[in-house]
Amino acid sequence: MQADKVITALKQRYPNEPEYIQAVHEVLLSIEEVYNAYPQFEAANIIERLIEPDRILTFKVSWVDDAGHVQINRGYRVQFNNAIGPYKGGLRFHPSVNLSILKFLGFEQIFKNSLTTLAMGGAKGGSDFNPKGKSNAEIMRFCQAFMLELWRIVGPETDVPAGDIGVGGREIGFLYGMYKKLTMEHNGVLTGKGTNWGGSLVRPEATGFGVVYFTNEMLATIGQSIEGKKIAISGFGNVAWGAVKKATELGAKVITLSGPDGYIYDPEGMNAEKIDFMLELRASNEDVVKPFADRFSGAKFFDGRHPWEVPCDVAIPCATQNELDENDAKNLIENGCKCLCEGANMPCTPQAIHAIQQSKILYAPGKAANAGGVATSGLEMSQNASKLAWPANEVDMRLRQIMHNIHQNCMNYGKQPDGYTDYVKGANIAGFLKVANAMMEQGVV
Ligand code: NDP
Ligand code: 2IT
Repeated sequence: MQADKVITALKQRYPNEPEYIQAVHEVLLSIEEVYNAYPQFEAANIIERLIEPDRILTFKVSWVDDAGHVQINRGYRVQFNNAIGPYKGGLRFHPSVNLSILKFLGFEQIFKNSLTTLAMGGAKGGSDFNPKGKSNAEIMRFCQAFMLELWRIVGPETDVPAGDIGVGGREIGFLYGMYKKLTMEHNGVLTGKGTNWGGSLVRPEATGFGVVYFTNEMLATIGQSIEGKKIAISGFGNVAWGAVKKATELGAKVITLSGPDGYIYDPEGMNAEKIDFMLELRASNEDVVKPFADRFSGAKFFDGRHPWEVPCDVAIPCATQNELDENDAKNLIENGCKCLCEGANMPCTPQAIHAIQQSKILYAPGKAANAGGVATSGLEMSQNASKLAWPANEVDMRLRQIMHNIHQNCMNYGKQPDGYTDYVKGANIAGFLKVANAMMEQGVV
C-alpha cells in the first residue's frame, strides 16, 4: 500500500469530503510501514475495505416547531466497521453536520473503539439540526422524529448510538423513549442513558476524566504529574466539563474555557462553583461562554479569540475538529507548553500536529486520549447485558485501567529511536492491527 496513492484516489472519489480525507490520511501515513510488513493484508485488500463504510443511512427528519411550522432536517447513520463488535459511536446534532464530518468521526471511531479493548465496532451519526435556542418540547419532537427512522437499523447487538456534540442525557432520553415505544423493548440500544433506567454511573464525566487520566500518564513519562500544572482547556460542553472537574480535583489549575464566541481567562483557576456554572451555561442553550466573565470577577473574556495564546503547561482542546491551527501550536510552543492532549475529535490541524511533534512536546490524538467516553459506554453495555449496575468506584477503576492500557499500547507501538513517543503512530497501529486481524479471520464480507 502506498498511502499517497490511496489518498489521491480517495480525493477523486470524494472531492467534497475534506475532514474524512484528513482523518484517513493521518491513519494511512502512520500505519503504512507496519501494513506493508504483512503482505496478507494487501492480498485481502484490507485498506480499501476499511476506508469505505459498510453502509450509510440518510433520511429526512420532519418535525413541527413551537410556532406550528413544519421543519425539515437531514439525518444520518454511518455504520463503518463491525469486525470486533456491534457498530458503536455517538450522534452529533449541529448545523455543520454533513457526510464528510460523520465519515471522519466514524472512521476514527473504529480505531478508538479497538484501543479500548472492548467489543465495539465503529459508527457515527447525527443531523444538521441546530439545538441552540430550541425549547425542550422542540428538542423532544425532533429526537422522536429522528428515532422514527433510526430505530430500523439500531439494536443492542447491532448498532449502539450515544451522545456527541449537541446530544447529551436529555436527548438520549427522548431518543430512547421513542425507540422503546416502537419496539416494545427495554434494552441497551443507546448508551449515556439516565441512571434510573440503565445508564452507567460516571458515563457523563467519563470522556473528560479519561482525558485527564491519559494526560497524567503522558506526564509521568517525563517524571511529572498534572498536580500544580496550569491547564488551558477549550470548549465548555460535556467533555470540557469532565476534564475541568477531574483536573481541578487532582490539583491542577484550569485557566481557560471557550465557546464559539471567544475564550475566558481565569488566572485563579476553576473551583466547584465555577464548574457548576459551566453546567448552567450549557443548560441555557445559548451557546456563549461570555456570561462566565460577567459572573466571576477574576475572569476575563476575549472576544473571538482562541485560548491557546495564554501561557500554559498543558493544553486540552475539548470543542471541535480543526479548532487548533499551526499559529495556535506555535503560540503553545513559544509559551513553554509541555503536553497537548486531545479531548475533542481531531481538534488539531495536520500542520499544528506537525509543529507540536517537531518540537518534541508530548502530544496525544483524540482517538487514544478521549476513548474513555466510549469505553465507559462499553461498560454500560456490559452492565445492561448482565442486568447489573456497578457502583461509581468500580466504573471509575475500570476506566482508569483502560486509559492506562491504551497509553501503554501507544508506547509499545509508538516509541521512536530517540525516545520520543509518537502517540499518533502508536494509537493508529495498535488500533488498526486488531481490526485488520479480525477482518482477516472473518473472510471477505
Ligand atoms: P458538547 O455539545 O457538550 O460541547 C461542545 C462544545 O464546544 C459546545 O459548547 C460547542 O458550541 C463548542 N464549540 C463548538 N465549536 C467551537 C469552537 N469553534 N470554539 C469553541 N467552542 C466550540 O459536545 P461534547 O463535549 O460532547 O463534544 C466535544 C468534542 O469532544 C467533540 O469533538 C466530540 O466529538 C468529542 N467527544 C465527545 C465525547 C462524548 O462522549 N460526548 C467522547 C469523545 C469525544 P456549539 O455547539 O455552539 O458550536
Ligand atoms: O467520539 C466519541 O467517542 C463519542 N462521542 C462517544 C461515543 C459513544 O458511543 O459513547
